Amino acid sequence: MLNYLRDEVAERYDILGRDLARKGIDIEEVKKKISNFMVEVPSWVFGPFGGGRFSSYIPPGAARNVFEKFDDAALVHRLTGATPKVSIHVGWDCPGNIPFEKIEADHFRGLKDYAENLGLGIGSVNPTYFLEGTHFGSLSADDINVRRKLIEHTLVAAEIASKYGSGILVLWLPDGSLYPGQVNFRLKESNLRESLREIYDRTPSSVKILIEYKLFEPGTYHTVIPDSFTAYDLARNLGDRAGVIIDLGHHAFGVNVEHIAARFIESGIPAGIHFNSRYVADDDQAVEPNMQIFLLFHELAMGSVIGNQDSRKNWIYIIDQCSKLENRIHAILHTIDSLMISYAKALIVDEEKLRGYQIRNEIILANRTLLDAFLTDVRPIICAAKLEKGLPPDPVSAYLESGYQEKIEMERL
Ligand code: AFD
Ligand code: MN
Ligand code: MN
Repeated sequence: MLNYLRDEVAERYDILGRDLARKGIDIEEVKKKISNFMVEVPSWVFGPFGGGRFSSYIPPGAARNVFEKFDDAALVHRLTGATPKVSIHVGWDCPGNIPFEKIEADHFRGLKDYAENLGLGIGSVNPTYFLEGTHFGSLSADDINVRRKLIEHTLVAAEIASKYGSGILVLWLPDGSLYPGQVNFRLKESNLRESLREIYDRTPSSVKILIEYKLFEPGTYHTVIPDSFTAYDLARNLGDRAGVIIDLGHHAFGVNVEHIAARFIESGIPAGIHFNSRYVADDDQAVEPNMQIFLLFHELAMGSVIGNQDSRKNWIYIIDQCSKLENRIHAILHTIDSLMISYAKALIVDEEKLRGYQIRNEIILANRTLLDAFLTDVRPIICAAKLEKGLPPDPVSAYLESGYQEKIEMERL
């Protein structure tokens, strides 16, 4: 996406800088923020998950174990300078062949050391609620034994997060139902509330718990946490250490996700984003620099929950993608580019002019002011930020030239 600019980058950067200065925006400040932008990559994007319903196809070169996933993540970080942390799924990523019930926090010590040797760290930790025995629910199951087992599993995940990760737990539940009458909505919710209460009360005080919501899948008729309101309500009832993850793929079409983000910013609740994009349902496809992502970044930037000097105010940013057919490393690099581009566009909105139009109820003029930023080609800023750090301007081209794909396809048969 960026390579063609390589020779002209300085010239284009100067022209854009002069344009932005007229709006009172310092291009150097924008570049600095882009340079500091960091996002977690998910371990699962590098592995076999995502074969899909229609075949067991796995893109060639997929990582065969958690260490290979971290090797790939290290390469992504070398090419982008933006992904020092890897989000892990406890059930998928436990080193060794340990049965699910026997997984302990200390099994992850070696992974932390391995990551550190690669210049990486473990980021957010996901307990895995969907592997076995949870066809009829996990934390909301009527079967107390299922709930107990997963509460204990979540506490192990919390210990991993506090000892070896960044102190963030992300909970996604596969709980729901397929037909009206199958379950009692209120019983499911009270089961869930009880499980969460126990988890919250027994997790170290340094650990934050972020809850995902999802409108569909695997529940087709209902899911126990279907929307942002439910997740917010559950989190608020737990306490200050609980919040919400907005996963972009988990809404009905047309939902105003940037408004949800704005509401969470206003409420002050801890929050984060799972970045991905979808064309149908929860595809977990790569992010494109589209209008939705731009508008989302605009809310995050205006709300100072990204790039804030006081890091406690910043939200957690994680990529959650793993689509089945594409080359996953291309896809993740593409996402990181798209996020940087969208963030840079959000940083060059003429806020003063926008506010002026809002006050005067100039509807179209306000909209055009926002669009002016969206339509600006900010790639010279991204390019300049990368060149300054000694990074390739186009990470996908650099990946193609690196020979890494050929190497993993040979080694990982
Ligand atoms: C699934 C869920 C959810 C979750 C992810 C990792 O839809 O997005 O974050 O698995 O647990 O894709
Ligand atoms: Mn997610
Ligand atoms: Mn999802």
